Amino acid sequence: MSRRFAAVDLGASSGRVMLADLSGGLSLTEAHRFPNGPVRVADRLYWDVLGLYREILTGLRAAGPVSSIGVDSWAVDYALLDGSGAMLGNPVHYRDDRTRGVAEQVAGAVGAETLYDVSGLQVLPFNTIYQLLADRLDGAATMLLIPDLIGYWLTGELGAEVTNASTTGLLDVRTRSWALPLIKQLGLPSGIFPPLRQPGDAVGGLRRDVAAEIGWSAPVRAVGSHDTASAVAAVPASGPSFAYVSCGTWSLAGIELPEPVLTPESRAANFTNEAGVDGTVRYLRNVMGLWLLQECLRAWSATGPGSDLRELLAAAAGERPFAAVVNPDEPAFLPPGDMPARIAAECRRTGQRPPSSPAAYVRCVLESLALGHRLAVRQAMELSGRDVEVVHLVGGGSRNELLCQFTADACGLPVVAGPAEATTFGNVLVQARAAGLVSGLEEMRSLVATSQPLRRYEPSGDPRAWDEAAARVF
Ligand code: LFR
Repeated sequence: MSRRFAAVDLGASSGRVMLADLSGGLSLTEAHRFPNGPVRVADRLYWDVLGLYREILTGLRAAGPVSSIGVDSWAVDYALLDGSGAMLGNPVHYRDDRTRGVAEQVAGAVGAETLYDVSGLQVLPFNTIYQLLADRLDGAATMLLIPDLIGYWLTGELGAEVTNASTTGLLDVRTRSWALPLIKQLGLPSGIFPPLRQPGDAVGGLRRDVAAEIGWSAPVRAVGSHDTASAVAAVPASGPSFAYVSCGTWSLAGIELPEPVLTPESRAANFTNEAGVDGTVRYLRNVMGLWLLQECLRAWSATGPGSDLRELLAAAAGERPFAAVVNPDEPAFLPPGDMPARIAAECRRTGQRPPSSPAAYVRCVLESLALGHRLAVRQAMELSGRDVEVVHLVGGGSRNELLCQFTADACGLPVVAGPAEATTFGNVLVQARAAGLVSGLEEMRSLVATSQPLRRYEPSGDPRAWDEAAARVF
């Protein structure tokens, strides 16, 4: 059996087909990368899911034969299928605003306490539960989250992988099965939720036409199909006393637990208990993440020659500390749009002078994000009663030295940065484990720790400056 595995990862900045080789250690190569931008049609923001599927096939063809294939993506978004398995409509992107006000209505009807007690999920306006209630479900026979949809197109098999299902708001956090009483109470058709799969379960063999198109065949395996679940599975930690920040378009900041925390305090802090690989709980909160920076860059490139991120980061390092800081989780920052203008408005609203140059905006964004990381890590510790000795910062953000240092300074804890490709590592290592090449989470993590370059940042500077900045923002 070959020791090569393919990971399909659909992320916000791009989609990729990655090839991992475990013959001697753990190495990754990129077989194919393609854009994954949302498509706006009139006032709706959509996935370009058919275009992505075509790119995935191109990537698999380029990757060549592997032992198995795993698919992950961001959470919550889905397609509806009719009884024949055909897609009804085009999946809507979670940054669309069709769910405005729905979370409040549901909380009014069912009770926020009940919702949290059943699903353990943080309230984000785009959770699947609210999207489904804003959607037209007539004729829908099946709801498939995006990685499950890709799995279905590749194999013809229907199912719902559990880590991603846990982000719907419709999974029972205690039993990890569909929360049928809640589903019925909301008037959603319970038949649309397919049987659950665990990371490592077989999805199925490639359809004959798919195998013919890519030129080889291999089984598809369920992985932690929620990208964050895969990333957390690949955090190169040893022992339980770590926090993590999975930092890309979003920063997912928290800890790993054996059991959910469902206290009123936890609900008030909007902490989530998402399902991790191997029955673990991802106890975390969403922090707005590098989206703030990405949208600034997009705004500046629309009006000028485009900005070089490397230069901007170098200039940001020389900017005055804490000249302006914002709460990164202001709801106004969520949709696509003019981010510098929105940051400026938020500064004015909070009595601060807006940044006066791109470098000053970058400084503001990175300090604000580090404050978000600090609050989430500290609250995760307090609410769970767990101690943390180190923060692992994984994902693309681990390449951002300034953000890593700020996070260490703000948290007052060492930060171990890397790998940037944590999601892909988590994806392929769950496949490798199913193939018998790795034993469990611990060995997966130590394989990442020993095979990948990591960088350690010690906390520096005056911690009181961060306390003061935090008091200004939260
Ligand atoms: C990260 C992520 C987060 C989820 C957000 C929206 O890519 O999956 O975990 O809250 O995207 O789905």
